[in-house]
Amino acid sequence: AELAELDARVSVCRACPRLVDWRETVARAGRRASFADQPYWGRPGPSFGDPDADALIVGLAPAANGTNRTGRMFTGDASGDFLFAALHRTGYANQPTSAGAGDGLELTGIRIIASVRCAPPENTPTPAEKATCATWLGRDLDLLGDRLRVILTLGAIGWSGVLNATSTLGWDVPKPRPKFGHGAEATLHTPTGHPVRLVGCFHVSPHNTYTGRLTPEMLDAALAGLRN
Ligand code: DU
Ligand code: SF4
Repeated sequence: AELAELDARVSVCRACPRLVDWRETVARAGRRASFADQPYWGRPGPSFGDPDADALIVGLAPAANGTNRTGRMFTGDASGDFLFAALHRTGYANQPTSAGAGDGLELTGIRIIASVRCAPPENTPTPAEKATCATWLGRDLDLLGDRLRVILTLGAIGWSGVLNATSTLGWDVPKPRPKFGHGAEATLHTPTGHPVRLVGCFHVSPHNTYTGRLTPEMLDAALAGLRN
């Protein structure tokens, strides 16, 4: 119930003028021709998955014609096709595809969230936008409290987003700041001393998956490793 309330508050956030303009402009006018007959979400992307999960996947931001269209994280683009297939192979998802609301997809033991919740032009949020939205990530982490056990970040922006949010919350973050990489790991501690593993994984974007930089096997191993 608290999570639903938080998501409801995020869903009307207008704190970043450039991103509000982009998410709404794409939703109104800039739709891709193949999606022209579809309604667009055009708002911040709510987290998706098991509300009781102790594992979180933190992505970059909604894609303009992906989540910003479908309203579900990683849904409606090639990145999501790659991710949900892996979540299904590793037992976190009840089906390998995510078509959107009403398709029956459920995640168990994991929840997906974006470090920046609104679609940015060129998939590139500004430092100010990242800092502003880290507040929402922080609220979510705060709600999870010591239930959270592990965070998998897809890409360097998610990794930094988690470090920014947790530093602001007064978590104990290793110094020097751990650097992102595929397979990078760090342990953060909440203010009560509870350990949370932070795990880095290359992002599931076509840029990485079509080139073989991130293979299905690599992603499966990263996801399976979250159970350790
Ligand atoms: O309607 P709801 O229980 O608040 O769930 C919202 C959304 O989250 C639903 O479309 C499925 C997904 N979900 C999930 O993936 N795993 C769960 O255990 C519960 C909900
Ligand atoms: Fe609000 Fe985050 Fe969207 Fe900025 S990116 S408008 S902080 S939800």
